[in-house]
Amino acid sequence: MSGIVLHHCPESRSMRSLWLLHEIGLPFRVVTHALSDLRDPEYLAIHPLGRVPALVDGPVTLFESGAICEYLCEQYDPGMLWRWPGHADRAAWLQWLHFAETMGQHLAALTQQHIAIREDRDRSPVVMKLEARRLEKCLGVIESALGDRPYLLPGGFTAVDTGIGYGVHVARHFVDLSPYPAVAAYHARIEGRAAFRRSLPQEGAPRIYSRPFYAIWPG
Ligand SMILES: N[C@@H](CCC(=O)N[C@@H](CS)C(=O)NCC(=O)O)C(=O)O
Repeated sequence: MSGIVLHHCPESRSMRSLWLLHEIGLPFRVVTHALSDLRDPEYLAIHPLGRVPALVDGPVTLFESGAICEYLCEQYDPGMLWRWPGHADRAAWLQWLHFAETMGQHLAALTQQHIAIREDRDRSPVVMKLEARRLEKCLGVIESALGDRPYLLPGGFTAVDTGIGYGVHVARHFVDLSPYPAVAAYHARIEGRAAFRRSLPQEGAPRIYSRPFYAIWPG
């Protein structure tokens, strides 16, 4: 049994790391947390901000999802997920690795506005609208990049599809994907991957997104 441990909250950004671990196919252990339990002192010793994901691999502890992606590829890529320095698609691979975090900022803001903030009087329709528009711009960029390709890079599925694919998967709770047919087809394609399906919340697990769609409040 490998020593890899992933700290995870279902449907959060740690789903990227979980999906990638399933794509790699190594043995690992998942510690599932509720979003409300992340400030426990024991967990703060692993992730100093009390967020997910965090990955522990023997003496290595990492707490940024992009860094976890790069680390897992460098250490354990079975051959097709990484684009290493010197590879023709290295620059594009890096760009999408980090673009996932640009999407992540908008998704986090929308999740905070629609879900984490409990009282309507505390929500901001301006922020909701602005962040939804900014997320749509990201989808437009992905739409152009995909063109007729099944995945982001010409050589097929790579680890960066776990970051962007997760972003698209969550984005559909806040924006309509139908103006982006290549993105919608990409989402359908990733939903067909066994490793993606294994990273979805287990039956009965707490979920962040309980509704299929969160319209800009108050409509
Ligand atoms: N840039 C970090 C962001 C981590 C992050 O903010 N994770 C969210 C879940 S998507 C979280 O743990 N939120 C709980 C909190 O802020 O209390 C990464 O990609 O790992």
